[in-house]
Amino acid sequence: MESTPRKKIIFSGIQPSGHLTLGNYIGALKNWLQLQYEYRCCFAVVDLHSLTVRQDPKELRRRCLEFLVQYMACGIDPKENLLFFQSHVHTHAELAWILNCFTYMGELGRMTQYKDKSAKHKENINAGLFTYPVLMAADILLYQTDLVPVGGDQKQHLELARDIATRFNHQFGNTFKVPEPYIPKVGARIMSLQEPTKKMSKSDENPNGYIAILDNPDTIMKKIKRAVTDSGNEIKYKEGKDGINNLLTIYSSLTEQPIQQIEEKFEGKGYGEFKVAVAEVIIESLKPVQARYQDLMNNKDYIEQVYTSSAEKALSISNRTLSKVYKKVGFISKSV
Ligand code: ATP
Ligand code: LTN
Repeated sequence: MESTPRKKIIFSGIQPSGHLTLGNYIGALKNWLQLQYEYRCCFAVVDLHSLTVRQDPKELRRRCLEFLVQYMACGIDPKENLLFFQSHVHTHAELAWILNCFTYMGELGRMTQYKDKSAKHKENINAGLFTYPVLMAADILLYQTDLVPVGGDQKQHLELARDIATRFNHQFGNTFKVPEPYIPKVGARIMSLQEPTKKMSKSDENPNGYIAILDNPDTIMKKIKRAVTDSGNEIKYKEGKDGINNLLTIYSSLTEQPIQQIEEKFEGKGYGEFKVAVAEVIIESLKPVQARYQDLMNNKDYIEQVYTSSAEKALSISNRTLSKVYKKVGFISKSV
């Protein structure tokens, strides 16, 4: 009998801060959906990561659950994939400590996300914010991950995870799989609707900057109508037209139509008409997600069952890597 080749492994995660946005959907979740049956996937709500910025405990607890349910509402199948909270699988924090000792201050100081976030939160530049990419490397390396589907902003962190894995393997012999990034060609960086030179961020203080996955149709229409564009009137993807480029990217990514085809469709039409069409595409794409979300939220027992059994399996898989690492660095094995 021919043996079927083992499926390759995916790990990805989103931190439960703010509201899941269209940027997260296009940059990350949409690819998770496409890859979920071809790979063995672990999709985590990376709650440990979110503590690098101050959180209200009550709100964080609510948001963690809402994020996991939104993964499922977007179409992630819990029968085929592991869906869990990072803090339920203690190996993540443990491997992160070990990897901290194999990562250099200089490497971490070069991370642009660290530079951006420490400039934004001057009152709270904590050590976790600095070592955050090491925890991310641990998340990935624990599962012997082949592929990491993320938006373009995470490329630098992925490269660091690869460097840490390679360094460790070099010193101790083959221990970690060196993971590859999987970044979408269109939509790797969806921009803020209010400041289209900056990425759309789910913890933006101005809600007009982002579309939340759970925004209702009226809100979506209003936010898109208010989106900052330029003083021209041509719907063309061009340098300097950041706002229009962003709307074209959103439209293209959600409809899977090439940008050129969209430009032709809207030739001679004004920004107003184009904006309404973009909003309609977003509303239609999110409608089924929002309906499933409401259904799932009425079934909390089922959700609990999903994240509990996923975490158990994730622990068992990740423990294999952690034990190997503990042995390699020279710790005495536990007798039980
Ligand atoms: P925050 O603003 O709270 O730091 P974020 O919106 O950047 O959050 P993350 O949790 O850092 O979200 O990212 C989750 C996933 O979504 C990552 O794979 C990231 O690359 C992707 N992503 C985030 N923002 C965008 C964006 N604007 N365009 C495309 N992908 C994005
Ligand atoms: N750093 C990521 C979130 C994240 C992640 C991961 C993504 C934490 N651990 C592991 C992929 C794989 C971010 O989006 N800010």
